[in-house]
Amino acid sequence: MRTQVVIVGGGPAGTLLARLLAAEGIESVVLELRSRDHVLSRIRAGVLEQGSVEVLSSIGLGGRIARDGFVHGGVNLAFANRMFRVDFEGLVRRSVTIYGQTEVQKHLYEACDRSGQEIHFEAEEVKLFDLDTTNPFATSVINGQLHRVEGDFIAGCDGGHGVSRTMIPNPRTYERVYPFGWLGILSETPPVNDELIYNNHERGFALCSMRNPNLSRYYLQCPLETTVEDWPDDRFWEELKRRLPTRTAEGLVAGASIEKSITPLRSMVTEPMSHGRLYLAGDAAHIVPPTGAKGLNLAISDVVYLARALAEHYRRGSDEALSRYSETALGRVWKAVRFSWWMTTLMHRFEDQGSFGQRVQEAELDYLASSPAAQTAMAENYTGLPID
Ligand code: RFL
Ligand code: PHB
Repeated sequence: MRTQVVIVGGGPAGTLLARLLAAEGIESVVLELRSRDHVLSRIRAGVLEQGSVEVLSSIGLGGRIARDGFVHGGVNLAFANRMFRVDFEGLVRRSVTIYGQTEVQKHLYEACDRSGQEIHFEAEEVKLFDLDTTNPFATSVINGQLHRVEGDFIAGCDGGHGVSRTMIPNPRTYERVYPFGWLGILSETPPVNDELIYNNHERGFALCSMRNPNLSRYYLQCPLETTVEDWPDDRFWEELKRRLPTRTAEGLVAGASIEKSITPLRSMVTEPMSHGRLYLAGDAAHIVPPTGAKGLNLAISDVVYLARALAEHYRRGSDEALSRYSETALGRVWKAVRFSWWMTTLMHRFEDQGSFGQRVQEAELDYLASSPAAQTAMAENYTGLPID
């Protein structure tokens, strides 16, 4: 097979990149390790920045998101049995949209189907070759047969455990591993609140989120050693109630969980994000803890930069933007890494923080509750810095 851009990974970064390139008349082939059903069964992100919605609208997905998504003009932060709201619309005239990553992924696959985009699912043992030449290629075992896909460029969009990252020689890796995870459940119950609530509590962080008026998503900070078997539904609901402000807890509707999973929290950045004709995008290059709701949004901004740079190569014969891709993407990435780290540090319970640490967190939350300046900084970052 021969194409212009070989895309490794058919998650949000890979499939959105394929759509953005197609809009510029650039051909690509996507190689995805898993089956389509498997990718669509993963419950992940739920918050789209305003800029992400604009990007998805530019490839024709705006109607669905406007119809089924929920625009939130703010979020709530709770601590010490108090709760306050950060009014994004009032402070920065921006909002976020609650819309499941699974739905975004489904729409992206459907858009690919309609346009005849080549996606090979269950593409195993992907290996990359000749990255520092103008004819890089990938090999993969598909349906038991070895295939070779040649391209002008390779986009590494294969997530946190992919092969692309390992092909960057002598990378600089920056990492922070948090000593806890998030235990998440999805339940067919009405959300406890019409907007998100991030809860700081002595027993650990809790998050109240949702997908639609009868589908709630809740998370609890949990020890790394815990397993989902340790957390029957009753235990989950009881613990969640204890971590919410009393009035909120009173309105919580419990029900059977339809999904339960544990995610360890970490921050990780690999630099540079390119080598020769290989360009990394999304989780393949960086991981953020989910507290700031940034992972999917960064995958989107990376591929916007990459698609633009590739378009400049094909349209104008200029490699200027490609040569600056890593630097451009990392500028935005590090600010989101900083914000996610800040929110994680502010909202979670750390074993070694003691009562002093808890009071310092509460003082910062008290300050945030009363300071429009502090709230504006949060609102600007949460709703998303510009993709320029
Ligand atoms: P993905 O989604 O991991 O997709 C990578 C794809 O590559 C495939 N793959 C390979 N393909 C070929 N060959 C190989 N060797 C391969 N190895 C892997 C994989 O099967 C997969 O299909 O990365 P991508 O596209 O960069 O997208 C990133 C986002 O998925 C991720 O950042 C977000 O889900 C993070 N995240 C959140 N982000 C937000 O913006 N807002 C949120 O509210 C939010 N909440 C979350 C989250 C992530 C979570 N978990 C489970 C990690 C909540 C959670 C709980
Ligand atoms: C979610 O709804 O899954 C969600 C929302 C906000 C976050 C992380 C996850 O910060």
